[in-house]
Amino acid sequence: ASSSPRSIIVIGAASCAGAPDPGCAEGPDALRRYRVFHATPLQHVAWDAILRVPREARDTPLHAVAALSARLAAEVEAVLQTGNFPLVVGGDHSCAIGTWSGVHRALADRGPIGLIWIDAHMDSHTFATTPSGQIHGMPLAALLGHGDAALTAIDGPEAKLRPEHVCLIGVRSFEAGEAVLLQQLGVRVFDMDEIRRRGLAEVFDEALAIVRQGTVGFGVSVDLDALDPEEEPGVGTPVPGGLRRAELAAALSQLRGDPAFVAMEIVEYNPRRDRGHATADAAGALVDAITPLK
Ligand code: HAR
Ligand code: MN
Ligand code: MN
Ligand code: MN
Repeated sequence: ASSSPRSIIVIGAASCAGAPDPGCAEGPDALRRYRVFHATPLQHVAWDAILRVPREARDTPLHAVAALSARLAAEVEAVLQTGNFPLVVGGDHSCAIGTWSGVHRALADRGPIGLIWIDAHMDSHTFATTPSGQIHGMPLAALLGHGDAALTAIDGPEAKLRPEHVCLIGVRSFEAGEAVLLQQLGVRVFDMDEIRRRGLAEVFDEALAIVRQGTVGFGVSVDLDALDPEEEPGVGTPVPGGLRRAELAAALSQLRGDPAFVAMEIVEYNPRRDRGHATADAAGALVDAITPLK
């Protein structure tokens, strides 16, 4: 089995329950329609489910995010159990709670997992510190074990990630409360200033060393707003001064064929703000960069 490449199984999380802007809920359907994950014949890509928030849960975001996360975790775990590679497509970034809880559950008896969080934001608020109340500003804190129990205990009370196995890349918009939490935990943050000073290639090597050290596998969560909105405008929360699509694709291409790379997530695609399907094509290019898998 180890000689045949893993297939990429795409799971959509068509939810904007964690964000102010309804456009992100349309992301998975748009990306499936545009066929952006089928660019190379070498890519073995199949769409699985697109999960949706039931109408009656739409007025209670915390309940909606928790319920969707539980279903998503089960889907992700099932894909890993078949020996394949889950690609979760958001939706707003609150789906990360489900994605990485599922990866954690699948690998927990072997050991801890690592995660590279690529984002303009830190997503490390709790209800005590959030300026907006939006849950897509909280998923990384929840995965580290901080925040409302509805978000931290999707799959048992233990933290899904340890701070020393996590790092952030691309940060340029945050508030004090979340920065203090990450600093207290000792999570490494590679902000855009550092990336411009050192280059993404060097920073990415350091990030990879962090997520590999002492883990049994690692994943990458890509919030498309890490990219520069001049080039890729189709995101929920654009912030100037981001990464170029080509430099991120080049960095991710190092993961191609790495058996420790176990799952990926691409979130916050908003087709309503896209220029044609430029930003959708960026999502396709990032997946192209990591294939073929081993
Ligand atoms: N930090 C802000 C808040 O919590 C905005 C963060 C949410 N936006 C995102 N996350 N797209 O990556 O309200
Ligand atoms: Mn194929
Ligand atoms: Mn995010
Ligand atoms: Mn973001």
